[in-house]
Amino acid sequence: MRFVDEVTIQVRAGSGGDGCVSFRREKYVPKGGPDGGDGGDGGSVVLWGNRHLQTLADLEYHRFYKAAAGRHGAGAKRHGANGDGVRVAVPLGTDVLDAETGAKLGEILEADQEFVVARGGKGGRGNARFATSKDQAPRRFEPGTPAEERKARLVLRLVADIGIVGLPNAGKSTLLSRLTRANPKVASYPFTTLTPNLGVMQTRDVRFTVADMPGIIKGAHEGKGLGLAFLRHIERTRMLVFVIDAADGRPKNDYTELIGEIGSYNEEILKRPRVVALNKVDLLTGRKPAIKLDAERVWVSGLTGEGVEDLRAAIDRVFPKGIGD
Ligand SMILES: Nc1nc2c(ncn2[C@@H]2O[C@H](COP(=O)(O)OP(=O)(O)OP(=O)(O)O)[C@@H](O)[C@H]2O)c(=O)[nH]1
Ligand SMILES: [Mg+2]
Repeated sequence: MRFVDEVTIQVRAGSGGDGCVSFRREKYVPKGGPDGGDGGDGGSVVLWGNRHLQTLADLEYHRFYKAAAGRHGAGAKRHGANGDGVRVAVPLGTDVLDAETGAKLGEILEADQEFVVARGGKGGRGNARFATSKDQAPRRFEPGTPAEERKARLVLRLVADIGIVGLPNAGKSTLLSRLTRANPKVASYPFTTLTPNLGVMQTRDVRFTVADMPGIIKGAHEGKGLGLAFLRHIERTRMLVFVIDAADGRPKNDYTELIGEIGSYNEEILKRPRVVALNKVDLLTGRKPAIKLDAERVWVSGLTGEGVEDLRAAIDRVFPKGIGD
């Protein structure tokens, strides 16, 4: 399915039903008491986290959600029916913003987590509720309260444990397909990956979700290449794998450029642990170049599979342990 990570929807909840003014009418009871029932509550529009979804694509074609109003109360103390709510499935990692102000309203991070994006109105009380010893025939009732309505901007930031970043063509997607069972598109030209790919990596005793990003080039923070907007999909990761083409003659430089671009997007991301995969080792003839880096590095070949188990072990070792695991 097409990857869509931003969409604006219109949501309207149902208003509450009005309370009823009514008096009992029965044979042989000339002056019946008040029996107006309460109005029903309006339905709400609720977003819920569906862990099988990875995109907001479904919502692109369905942008308006309306829940039903509560029914008015009726005589004989009949309670108006509550309005049916509407539930909208979204992928985990969906941020909910007010489209007008940009203010963040909430987020969906876990499976089955719910967020009420438009709350239904409350039903009003009918006159049966207002009878007192002084006023046995009240004409008082409450109207239902109005429903919320808004434009909500949904922005997906994937929930993944590990992000794979690198320059275009470095072999990121090839490595994702080695580390996980994902089967992303791989090709010998830059910007093959246009939207993130996800996979699940199994180590000896843990499963990690891994997100492979599009390529980053120098100047991406000024909009070059695909820009950096997609980097929001690594904001929720807990560690990064940098993939460097070790055979392109300038691996150290590639690494520095990447650090610079990611840092200009969000410094905080660089504080997370990282492993550097020096890829395409199969192309190196003779000795491996001496590359000094400030992080753990592993020589690998996504093509032949050499070093991939070492990379898996390094990831397992470096991945932050502790709260949340
Ligand atoms: N020789 C060799 N080629 C590799 C290796 N890993 C990947 N390649 C090749 O490099 C090219 C790019 O691989 P991808 O996995 O698509 O690279 P990517 O980093 O995902 O590229 P973008 O998505 O465009 O940023 C493909 O032709 C791969 O077959 C490797 O270890 N050795
Ligand atoms: Mg790719």
